[in-house]
Amino acid sequence: MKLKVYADRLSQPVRAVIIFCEVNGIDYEEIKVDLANREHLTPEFAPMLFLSILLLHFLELLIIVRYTRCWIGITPTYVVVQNSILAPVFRRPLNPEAVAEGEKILSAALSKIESFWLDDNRPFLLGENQPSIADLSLVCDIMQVKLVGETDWNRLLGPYKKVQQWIENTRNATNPHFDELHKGLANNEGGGVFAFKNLRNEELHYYIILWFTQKKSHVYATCPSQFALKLYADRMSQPVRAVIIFCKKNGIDFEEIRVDIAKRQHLTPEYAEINPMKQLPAIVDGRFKLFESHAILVYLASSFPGVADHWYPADVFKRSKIHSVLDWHHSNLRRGPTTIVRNTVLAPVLGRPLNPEAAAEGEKFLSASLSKIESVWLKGNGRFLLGGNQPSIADLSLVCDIMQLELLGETERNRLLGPYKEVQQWIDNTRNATNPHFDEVHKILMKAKEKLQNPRMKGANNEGGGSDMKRTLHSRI
Ligand SMILES: N[C@@H](CCC(=O)N[C@@H](CS)C(=O)NCC(=O)O)C(=O)O
Repeated sequence: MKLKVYADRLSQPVRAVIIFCEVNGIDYEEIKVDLANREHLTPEFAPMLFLSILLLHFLELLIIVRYTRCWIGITPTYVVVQNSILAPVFRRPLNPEAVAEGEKILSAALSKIESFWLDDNRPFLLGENQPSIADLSLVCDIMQVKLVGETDWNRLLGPYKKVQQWIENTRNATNPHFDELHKGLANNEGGGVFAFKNLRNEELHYYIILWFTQKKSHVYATCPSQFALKLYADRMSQPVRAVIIFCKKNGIDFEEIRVDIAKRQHLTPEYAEINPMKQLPAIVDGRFKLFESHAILVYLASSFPGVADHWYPADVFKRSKIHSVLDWHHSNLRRGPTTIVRNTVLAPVLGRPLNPEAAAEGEKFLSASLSKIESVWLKGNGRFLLGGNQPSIADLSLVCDIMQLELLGETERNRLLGPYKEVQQWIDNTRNATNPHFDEVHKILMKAKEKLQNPRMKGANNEGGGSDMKRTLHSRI
């Protein structure tokens, strides 16, 4: 069955969808629904209108979720906009204040696009050499300004050179379809824009700008700074460090919210609202809350722009291999460093008795895991677990765990890691691939190590010595 596209080319999202179909050779039947004749309001079309809203909403959501992550409040705004823009366009009186307001929102949106997505003169929003659906959708939106004529187009778009270049790039990448679909806009004739023929220029200006006021206000209102990713963190925690390094390395903007485990801040009812497991790390991205570092890394790698594919490859086989390593990690390696550290160096400063049996058990887990890592994942020529020359989220996660052994001091660390040359090389590779962030984020661990090597600290015992360290370290890292 052929895809049916219910369309009036007057509508910019309709044009985006049609250009997309044309460019990608998608066979479709265009069924004209004349907006000016209010055909979209007929009972026959009512279900279709709903469908088209959903389709457009989905498109918008994809763009917003994937490329801006700022999706709060869009659903109601979008539906309201879709239900309102077409009706008032031909009926409402001119309203210069609304036009002025619309122009403000338009320039705010354009300068956000320039400073956030096109900042380094990239050809398209994602920085690739080819457009995405986001480019097509947004550019078709902006093209609507053409309706108000060349003078206003130049006045409104003039200051935004990068935007202009990006429009050109998108046009070139999708021509001849782009020009074909926009034919009517510049000269107010042809295609679906015939409906505008009889409107005076200033009326058009008003309607277009009014449209921007409604439509773009969410782009404006949900700019990334307002909804930056929140990361609940204590850098003494190894999974927290993995997430922070990942964000920093991939240019993911985030707000680090300190939850001091030593002060038991992770046990408060407020934090339980964020992570009912009362552990770190956790993230909040808009309305979306997530705990468990592996899941967080997968989410970040999948939903933030600009994350290189090697971190969490699109290839389903490679992806599954990463999951396999990560699942293995939690029931094997993870029990090594944590158990050793907790029952040796950290025990006295935390007022707990040393527990050599538990530490020995931890050592068993550690060496069994390290030799598995060498014999299963590092046995080839690759520099990382998946065998390639670039790290994945699995490398980062496992290496950050092993780094906890730093707390034991040089001699002990060497005793435990010494036999595993390939593991040592892989730790170095992961560190080099993520520096300077790797070293910066591990600073806290090195400082704690120095304190632990201090004889006064070593002597801390159950009688309360080491209370200073309690502020830095905690029982369940
Ligand atoms: N599987 C979890 C482990 C989380 C975890 O154990 N976090 C520790 C810090 S490393 C924590 O919050 N400990 C405090 C506690 O359990 O009370 C993950 O990978 O996120």
